[in-house]
Amino acid sequence: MPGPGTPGKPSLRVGMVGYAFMGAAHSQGWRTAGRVFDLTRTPVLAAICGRDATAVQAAAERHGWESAETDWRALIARDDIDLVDICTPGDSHAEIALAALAAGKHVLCEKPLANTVEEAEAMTTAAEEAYGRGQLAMVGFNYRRVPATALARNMVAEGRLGTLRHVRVTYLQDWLVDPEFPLTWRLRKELAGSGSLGDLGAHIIDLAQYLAGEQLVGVSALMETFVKERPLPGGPTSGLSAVSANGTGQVTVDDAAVFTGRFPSGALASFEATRYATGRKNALRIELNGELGSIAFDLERLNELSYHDGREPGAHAGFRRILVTEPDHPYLDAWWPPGHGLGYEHTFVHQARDLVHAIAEGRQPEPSFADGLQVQRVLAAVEESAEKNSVYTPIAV
Ligand code: SOE
Repeated sequence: MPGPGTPGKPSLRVGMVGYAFMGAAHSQGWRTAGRVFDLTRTPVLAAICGRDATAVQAAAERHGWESAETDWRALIARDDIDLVDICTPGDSHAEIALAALAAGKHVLCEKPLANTVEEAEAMTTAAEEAYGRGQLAMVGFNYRRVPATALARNMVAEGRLGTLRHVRVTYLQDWLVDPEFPLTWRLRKELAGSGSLGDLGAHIIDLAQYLAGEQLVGVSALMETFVKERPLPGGPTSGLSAVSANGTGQVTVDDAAVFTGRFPSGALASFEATRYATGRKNALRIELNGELGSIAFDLERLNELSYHDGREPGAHAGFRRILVTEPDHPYLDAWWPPGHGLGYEHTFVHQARDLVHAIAEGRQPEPSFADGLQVQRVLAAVEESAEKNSVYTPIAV
């Protein structure tokens, strides 16, 4: 059952830039982490920032932030902010993160780390220098924080799968199936960097590498933009929904990316990221096969992990469902009794918890900006390979 929180502990004052879908998710994380987990510093929702004064004030009240700012530079200049949480589209990640690190703040940045490898390199260099000054920086790959994926990582690290042969990952959504869905920021390269690749592909690249415990060395890819022109958006977007206005514009990002990859161990990986998988809403599935066994995870059944122990006698062998709700499973000692289950939002609570622990201990949190940069390099290699019609492309190091 959730614990009493951390009254009387020193605070960690958070300033968050962005207040849409990810802003709401991160707000949940910051608001809840100190009430459920026993943290050495209590997160305080000090200030939320966005350009539209009315909308950001409404977001502050809805999500429980103490104050609102309309200029991120003013937020960063405040002495009462310890950590800057970046939940904006990718085109502003680098500028805000670099300024926040220069101002002495800790930083949490939504994925993908940046829109280009060059930006991600600058951010990583700045984060490494800031680490020497006692500041920490982390990327928000929240699917590492599902108890079942964290358990899967532990099981792979314990050697339960033996030598890894296959990693198979898909991340399928369908919110772009309608060609009349408007041209929101996620469909514009200058704002989002890329399409399904950076939005969904970045998650599954990170998760695959995290679970495998190794990093891809090369990829072969195909990408496609199925609907090349869409209505312009009319008015604000909310989550993944938006309304159209008159006129149309060019879609400048990919709609889908399909790629294969190699791990240094010799294991082969396959990836699919799309927003056109009709009927699939947020379907992230990953399976790892090793010489001793297999593990499979499905985000739509996120309290479960499937495990096959290949050493079992054939007559009893087969995938079995581990219900990942026991107190000795990752994160779960602080939550509900066995069987009561968690959901999507809890990944953001766990992300906040892990970052606060790392800050309290002065230790580099994972995934670091260097991890985010490496994912950015894989994204760039996927794009390069797709441009050459699937030519095998090594990942730069
Ligand atoms: C949209 O595709 C999106 O909100 C992603 O941007 C998030 O990272 C993912 O968690 C859910 O889907």
